[in-house]
Amino acid sequence: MSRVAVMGDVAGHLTELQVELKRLGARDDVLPDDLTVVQVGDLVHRGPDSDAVIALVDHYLRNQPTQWVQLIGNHEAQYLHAPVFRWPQRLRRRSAATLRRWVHHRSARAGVAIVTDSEHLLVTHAGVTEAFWRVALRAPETAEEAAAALNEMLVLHDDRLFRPGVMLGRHDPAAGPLWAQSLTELVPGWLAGRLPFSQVYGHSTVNDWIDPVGLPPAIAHRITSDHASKHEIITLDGGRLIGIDPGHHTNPVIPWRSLELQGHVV
Ligand SMILES: [Mn+2]
Repeated sequence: MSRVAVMGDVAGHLTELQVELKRLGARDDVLPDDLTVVQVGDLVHRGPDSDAVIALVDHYLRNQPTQWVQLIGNHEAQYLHAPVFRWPQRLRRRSAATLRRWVHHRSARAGVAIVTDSEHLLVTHAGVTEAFWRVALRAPETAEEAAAALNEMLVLHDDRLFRPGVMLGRHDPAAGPLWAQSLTELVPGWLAGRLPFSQVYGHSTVNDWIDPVGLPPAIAHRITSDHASKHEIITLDGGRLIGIDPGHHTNPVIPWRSLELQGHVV
Protein backbone atom coordinates (compact mmCIF):
# COMPACT_ATOMS: atom_id res chain seq x y z
CA MET A 1 0.00 0.00 0.00
CA SER A 2 1.19 3.45 -0.84
CA ARG A 3 -0.27 6.76 -1.88
CA VAL A 4 -1.78 7.07 -5.33
CA ALA A 5 -2.72 10.60 -6.43
CA VAL A 6 -5.07 10.64 -9.40
CA MET A 7 -4.74 14.06 -11.00
CA GLY A 8 -7.38 15.61 -13.23
CA ASP A 9 -6.94 17.63 -16.42
CA VAL A 10 -4.00 20.06 -16.28
CA ALA A 11 -4.92 21.97 -19.45
CA GLY A 12 -1.59 23.68 -19.99
CA HIS A 13 -1.35 25.16 -16.48
CA LEU A 14 2.25 24.51 -15.47
CA THR A 15 2.07 26.53 -12.26
CA GLU A 16 -1.00 24.62 -11.07
CA LEU A 17 0.77 21.32 -11.82
CA GLN A 18 3.86 22.40 -9.88
CA VAL A 19 1.87 23.68 -6.90
CA GLU A 20 -0.11 20.44 -6.69
CA LEU A 21 3.00 18.24 -6.97
CA LYS A 22 4.62 20.24 -4.18
CA ARG A 23 1.50 19.78 -2.03
CA LEU A 24 1.79 16.03 -2.67
CA GLY A 25 5.40 16.09 -1.45
CA ALA A 26 7.52 16.56 -4.60
CA ARG A 27 10.74 18.53 -4.09
CA ASP A 28 13.15 19.69 -6.79
CA ASP A 29 11.20 17.73 -9.40
CA VAL A 30 11.54 14.47 -7.44
CA LEU A 31 8.47 12.55 -6.25
CA PRO A 32 8.56 11.13 -2.71
CA ASP A 33 9.15 7.36 -2.56
CA ASP A 34 5.66 6.55 -1.30
CA LEU A 35 3.78 8.41 -4.06
CA THR A 36 2.52 7.33 -7.47
CA VAL A 37 0.86 9.95 -9.69
CA VAL A 38 -1.79 8.91 -12.21
CA GLN A 39 -2.61 11.82 -14.53
CA VAL A 40 -5.81 11.33 -16.50
CA GLY A 41 -4.76 13.14 -19.70
CA ASP A 42 -5.52 16.53 -21.22
CA LEU A 43 -2.20 17.86 -19.99
CA VAL A 44 -2.28 20.45 -22.75
CA HIS A 45 -4.26 23.34 -24.35
CA ARG A 46 -6.30 26.18 -22.81
CA GLY A 47 -3.61 27.41 -20.39
CA PRO A 48 -0.35 29.21 -21.23
CA ASP A 49 2.33 26.53 -20.80
CA SER A 50 1.40 23.32 -22.64
CA ASP A 51 4.92 22.66 -23.96
CA ALA A 52 6.46 23.14 -20.52
CA VAL A 53 3.87 20.78 -18.99
CA ILE A 54 4.87 18.10 -21.50
CA ALA A 55 8.55 18.67 -20.67
CA LEU A 56 7.94 18.37 -16.92
CA VAL A 57 5.90 15.18 -17.25
CA ASP A 58 8.58 13.78 -19.58
CA HIS A 59 11.11 14.45 -16.82
CA TYR A 60 9.08 12.32 -14.37
CA LEU A 61 8.45 9.55 -16.92
CA ARG A 62 12.19 9.34 -17.61
CA ASN A 63 13.45 9.63 -14.03
CA GLN A 64 10.72 7.93 -11.97
CA PRO A 65 8.94 5.75 -14.56
CA THR A 66 7.33 3.43 -12.01
CA GLN A 67 5.86 6.40 -10.11
CA TRP A 68 4.15 8.33 -12.92
CA VAL A 69 1.31 6.83 -14.95
CA GLN A 70 0.32 9.06 -17.85
CA LEU A 71 -3.00 8.55 -19.60
CA ILE A 72 -3.95 9.92 -23.01
CA GLY A 73 -6.74 12.49 -23.28
CA ASN A 74 -8.61 13.71 -26.34
CA HIS A 75 -6.32 16.75 -26.53
CA GLU A 76 -3.21 14.54 -26.69
CA ALA A 77 -4.96 12.38 -29.30
CA GLN A 78 -4.91 15.38 -31.66
CA TYR A 79 -1.19 14.67 -32.08
CA LEU A 80 -1.47 10.88 -32.38
CA HIS A 81 -3.65 10.87 -35.48
CA ALA A 82 -5.15 13.40 -37.92
CA PRO A 83 -6.75 16.17 -35.79
CA VAL A 84 -10.50 15.69 -35.34
CA PHE A 85 -11.36 19.15 -34.01
CA ARG A 86 -10.14 22.70 -34.52
CA TRP A 87 -8.18 24.27 -31.69
CA PRO A 88 -6.44 27.66 -31.64
CA GLN A 89 -3.40 26.36 -29.75
CA ARG A 90 -0.91 23.92 -31.17
CA LEU A 91 2.00 22.16 -29.43
CA ARG A 92 5.52 22.62 -30.70
CA ARG A 93 6.70 19.79 -32.94
CA ARG A 94 9.12 18.64 -30.26
CA SER A 95 6.28 18.26 -27.71
CA ALA A 96 4.12 16.40 -30.23
CA ALA A 97 7.03 14.05 -30.89
CA THR A 98 7.36 13.49 -27.13
CA LEU A 99 3.69 12.44 -26.94
CA ARG A 100 4.17 9.96 -29.76
CA ARG A 101 7.30 8.59 -28.08
CA TRP A 102 5.35 8.02 -24.85
CA VAL A 103 2.76 5.94 -26.70
CA HIS A 104 5.39 4.09 -28.75
CA HIS A 105 7.32 3.17 -25.60
CA ARG A 106 4.11 2.40 -23.71
CA SER A 107 4.85 5.03 -21.09
CA ALA A 108 1.48 6.60 -21.89
CA ARG A 109 -1.64 4.48 -21.60
CA ALA A 110 -5.37 4.55 -22.27
CA GLY A 111 -6.32 3.13 -18.88
CA VAL A 112 -4.95 1.83 -15.59
CA ALA A 113 -6.41 -0.06 -12.64
CA ILE A 114 -5.93 0.96 -9.02
CA VAL A 115 -6.49 -1.55 -6.22
CA THR A 116 -7.33 -0.38 -2.70
CA ASP A 117 -8.46 -2.30 0.39
CA SER A 118 -12.09 -1.77 -0.49
CA GLU A 119 -12.37 -1.56 -4.29
CA HIS A 120 -10.82 -1.88 -7.72
CA LEU A 121 -11.02 1.26 -9.84
CA LEU A 122 -10.51 1.81 -13.55
CA VAL A 123 -8.95 5.17 -14.45
CA THR A 124 -9.39 6.58 -17.96
CA HIS A 125 -9.57 10.07 -19.44
CA ALA A 126 -13.33 10.35 -19.85
CA GLY A 127 -14.75 7.14 -18.35
CA VAL A 128 -15.93 3.92 -19.98
CA THR A 129 -19.62 4.06 -20.87
CA GLU A 130 -21.88 1.07 -20.28
CA ALA A 131 -22.34 0.55 -24.04
CA PHE A 132 -18.60 0.84 -24.76
CA TRP A 133 -17.83 -1.58 -21.91
CA ARG A 134 -20.39 -4.09 -23.16
CA VAL A 135 -19.84 -3.89 -26.92
CA ALA A 136 -16.28 -2.66 -27.60
CA LEU A 137 -14.62 -4.25 -24.54
CA ARG A 138 -16.91 -7.32 -24.37
CA ALA A 139 -17.94 -6.74 -20.76
CA PRO A 140 -14.79 -7.41 -18.71
CA GLU A 141 -15.65 -8.07 -15.06
CA THR A 142 -12.51 -6.47 -13.60
CA ALA A 143 -10.84 -3.07 -13.83
CA GLU A 144 -7.54 -4.81 -14.62
CA GLU A 145 -9.01 -6.63 -17.64
CA ALA A 146 -10.66 -3.42 -18.87
CA ALA A 147 -7.39 -1.46 -18.61
CA ALA A 148 -5.51 -4.19 -20.50
CA ALA A 149 -8.10 -4.18 -23.29
CA LEU A 150 -7.95 -0.36 -23.59
CA ASN A 151 -4.15 -0.35 -23.71
CA GLU A 152 -4.23 -2.98 -26.43
CA MET A 153 -6.52 -0.65 -28.41
CA LEU A 154 -4.04 2.24 -27.98
CA VAL A 155 -1.08 0.17 -29.20
CA LEU A 156 -3.07 -1.11 -32.18
CA HIS A 157 -4.47 2.38 -33.00
CA ASP A 158 -7.92 0.83 -32.78
CA ASP A 159 -10.37 3.55 -33.94
CA ARG A 160 -12.95 2.49 -31.37
CA LEU A 161 -10.74 3.91 -28.61
CA PHE A 162 -11.06 7.39 -30.15
CA ARG A 163 -14.79 7.17 -30.85
CA PRO A 164 -16.25 10.67 -30.36
CA GLY A 165 -19.57 11.69 -28.87
CA VAL A 166 -21.69 14.72 -28.14
CA MET A 167 -18.66 16.98 -27.65
CA LEU A 168 -17.97 16.64 -31.37
CA GLY A 169 -21.61 17.14 -32.21
CA ARG A 170 -23.24 13.72 -32.13
CA HIS A 171 -24.60 12.16 -28.96
CA ASP A 172 -23.43 8.56 -28.68
CA PRO A 173 -24.17 6.25 -25.73
CA ALA A 174 -21.08 4.27 -26.81
CA ALA A 175 -18.74 7.31 -26.99
CA GLY A 176 -15.19 6.17 -26.29
CA PRO A 177 -13.18 6.66 -23.07
CA LEU A 178 -11.40 9.73 -24.47
CA TRP A 179 -14.62 11.55 -25.36
CA ALA A 180 -17.65 10.45 -23.30
CA GLN A 181 -19.35 13.40 -21.62
CA SER A 182 -20.26 12.54 -18.03
CA LEU A 183 -23.69 14.22 -17.82
CA THR A 184 -25.14 12.95 -21.09
CA GLU A 185 -23.17 9.84 -22.11
CA LEU A 186 -21.28 8.27 -19.19
CA VAL A 187 -23.60 8.53 -16.19
CA PRO A 188 -26.97 7.82 -17.89
CA GLY A 189 -25.82 4.45 -19.24
CA TRP A 190 -24.62 3.28 -15.83
CA LEU A 191 -27.75 4.59 -14.08
CA ALA A 192 -29.64 2.00 -16.11
CA GLY A 193 -27.13 -0.81 -15.60
CA ARG A 194 -24.79 -2.21 -12.96
CA LEU A 195 -21.17 -1.06 -12.61
CA PRO A 196 -18.76 -4.04 -12.69
CA PHE A 197 -16.14 -1.85 -10.93
CA SER A 198 -15.67 1.75 -9.89
CA GLN A 199 -14.19 4.37 -12.21
CA VAL A 200 -12.20 7.59 -11.94
CA TYR A 201 -11.99 10.00 -14.86
CA GLY A 202 -11.34 13.60 -15.89
CA HIS A 203 -12.57 15.30 -19.08
CA SER A 204 -15.89 16.54 -17.72
CA THR A 205 -18.02 16.67 -14.59
CA VAL A 206 -21.79 16.76 -14.22
CA ASN A 207 -21.27 19.77 -11.97
CA ASP A 208 -20.40 23.10 -13.51
CA TRP A 209 -18.05 24.35 -10.79
CA ILE A 210 -18.06 27.97 -11.96
CA ASP A 211 -21.70 28.38 -12.90
CA PRO A 212 -23.71 25.74 -10.94
CA VAL A 213 -26.69 24.21 -12.69
CA GLY A 214 -29.53 21.99 -11.50
CA LEU A 215 -28.91 18.26 -11.98
CA PRO A 216 -31.42 15.62 -13.10
CA PRO A 217 -33.06 14.09 -9.98
CA ALA A 218 -31.65 10.61 -10.69
CA ILE A 219 -28.12 12.06 -10.47
CA ALA A 220 -28.84 14.61 -7.74
CA HIS A 221 -29.94 11.80 -5.39
CA ARG A 222 -26.72 9.86 -5.88
CA ILE A 223 -24.01 12.52 -6.04
CA THR A 224 -21.64 13.89 -3.42
CA SER A 225 -19.82 16.99 -4.59
CA ASP A 226 -16.61 18.36 -3.04
CA HIS A 227 -16.26 21.93 -4.23
CA ALA A 228 -12.91 22.45 -2.49
CA SER A 229 -11.32 19.54 -4.38
CA LYS A 230 -13.51 19.76 -7.51
CA HIS A 231 -14.38 16.08 -7.10
CA GLU A 232 -17.80 14.47 -7.48
CA ILE A 233 -18.76 10.94 -6.49
CA ILE A 234 -21.83 9.29 -7.99
CA THR A 235 -22.73 6.14 -6.06
CA LEU A 236 -24.48 3.52 -8.17
CA ASP A 237 -25.34 -0.16 -8.10
CA GLY A 238 -21.99 -2.00 -8.12
CA GLY A 239 -19.59 0.89 -7.57
CA ARG A 240 -18.81 4.58 -7.86
CA LEU A 241 -18.20 7.01 -10.71
CA ILE A 242 -15.66 9.60 -9.54
CA GLY A 243 -15.17 12.70 -11.68
CA ILE A 244 -12.07 14.79 -10.96
CA ASP A 245 -11.74 17.28 -13.85
CA PRO A 246 -11.33 20.72 -12.23
CA GLY A 247 -12.46 22.28 -15.51
CA HIS A 248 -9.57 24.68 -16.04
CA HIS A 249 -10.02 27.08 -18.92
CA THR A 250 -7.69 29.91 -19.96
CA ASN A 251 -7.53 30.57 -16.23
CA PRO A 252 -7.27 27.74 -13.69
CA VAL A 253 -10.26 26.85 -11.50
CA ILE A 254 -9.03 27.18 -7.91
CA PRO A 255 -9.04 25.43 -5.49
CA TRP A 256 -8.67 21.92 -6.86
CA ARG A 257 -6.83 18.75 -5.80
CA SER A 258 -5.84 15.30 -6.93
CA LEU A 259 -7.86 12.34 -5.63
CA GLU A 260 -5.62 10.65 -3.05
CA LEU A 261 -6.06 6.91 -2.50
CA GLN A 262 -4.22 4.32 -0.42
CA GLY A 263 -3.47 1.45 -2.78
CA HIS A 264 -1.37 0.54 -5.76
CA VAL A 265 -1.57 0.65 -9.55
CA VAL A 266 -1.63 -2.61 -11.46
MN1 LIG B 1 -10.84 15.88 -22.37
